[in-house]
Amino acid sequence: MDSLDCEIISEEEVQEIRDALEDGDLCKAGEKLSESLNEIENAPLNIAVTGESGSGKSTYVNAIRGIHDDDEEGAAKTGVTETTMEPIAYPHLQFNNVKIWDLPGIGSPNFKPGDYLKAVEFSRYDFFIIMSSERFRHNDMELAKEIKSMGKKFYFVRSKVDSDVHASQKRRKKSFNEQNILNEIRDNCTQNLRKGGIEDPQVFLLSCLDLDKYDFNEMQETLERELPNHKKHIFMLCLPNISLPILEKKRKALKKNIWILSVVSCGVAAIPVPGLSVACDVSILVKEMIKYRNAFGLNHSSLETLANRFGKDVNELKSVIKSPIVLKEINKELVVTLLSRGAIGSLMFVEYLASNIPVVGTVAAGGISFATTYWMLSRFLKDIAEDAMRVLKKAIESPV
Ligand SMILES: Nc1nc2c(ncn2[C@@H]2O[C@H](COP(=O)(O)OP(=O)(O)O)[C@@H](O)[C@H]2O)c(=O)[nH]1
Ligand SMILES: [Mg+2]
Repeated sequence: MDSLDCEIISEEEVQEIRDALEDGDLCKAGEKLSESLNEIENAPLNIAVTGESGSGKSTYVNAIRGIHDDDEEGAAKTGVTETTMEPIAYPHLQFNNVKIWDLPGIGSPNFKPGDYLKAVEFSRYDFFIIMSSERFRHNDMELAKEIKSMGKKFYFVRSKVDSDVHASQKRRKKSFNEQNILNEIRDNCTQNLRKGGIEDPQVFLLSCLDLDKYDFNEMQETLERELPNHKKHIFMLCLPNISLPILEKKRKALKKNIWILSVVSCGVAAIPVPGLSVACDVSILVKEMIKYRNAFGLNHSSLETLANRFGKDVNELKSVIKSPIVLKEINKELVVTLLSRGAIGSLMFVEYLASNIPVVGTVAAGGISFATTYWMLSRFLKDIAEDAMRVLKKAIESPV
């Protein structure tokens, strides 16, 4: 693979594309792929956050949406006593089909989990997160059992573990061991849930003040694994950009769909690209590139939020962005220019594909347009992912 940049397109991807090309006319496959792409992009995801009052539900709802200041406009109110039985939906800031629901607290002693779940319309949620802070409560277990009996999934989150660790650090100066404390808490929750008849409870320890610490990674991996296929993609994109591994996962999730997108865009002729005997639907590319930018939090408002959170100047963060496109207005004109520039790379790419498979007739024509799109999106994704990583590193870097 001499003439190709191996970092942009991997051997496995080339194989995948070859397989698709061998199956016949790429463009004819476009319609069907477009449908599945739509399903993936617009998959609704409704996540319910429940638990006792004060357990940290609203704080979690904010943190998972990337909101770090609970006073921000559109943030869930935290530290207030709940009075209503109404669940409140908080749409993800960039992907509106994903909603995190802040459910009413389950406080009272004569709590009836069945009635509660009916009142909050349990059937609309993909899964429940039960938040519990401090001691394990009987009500949490009752609720868990009822959710399970209604055929829904739940994940048990023991919240505010930063407080537990901190307290222990103060009180047990000599014997303090963070891992032991965390294991103790986890075992205690698991045992209590088992006692209540839940065989294989999934317990995660979190702190909303330090979201990327403790079991956050494991929890997010479990959720991703257990979600139905068409919801995995949108779930990944909605994760807050709080760590380098998350950025890398987003890059991989987006990368997976590039070849489908390329087929779809070459299947629909719209604006011919000057200098190229191909046509592709530029609006799909514009939409996709804007999506990348939002997913990586490099749009202007996300950059502002990040800068505020770490007390940095937004221009300082912008200064490490290398891609000349990221901060520009992404529109059809820009994409057409890029497509023409990307033509050289993509021609080498299509030659490379063609050297190993018989590319004939319409496939050859479609193949070039396909390769151009594929090449350009891959290049942009690589650049923007690297920019996102540089920006995050810059944000968390302590002042010199
Ligand atoms: N130390 C610590 N405090 C938290 C955490 N999550 C929430 N809190 C605090 O716990 C209180 C109750 O949180 P809130 O989200 O309003 O709970 P809700 O009633 O379940 O919605 C607030 O004062 C939060 O700031 C956490 O992870 N660590
Ligand atoms: Mg609340």
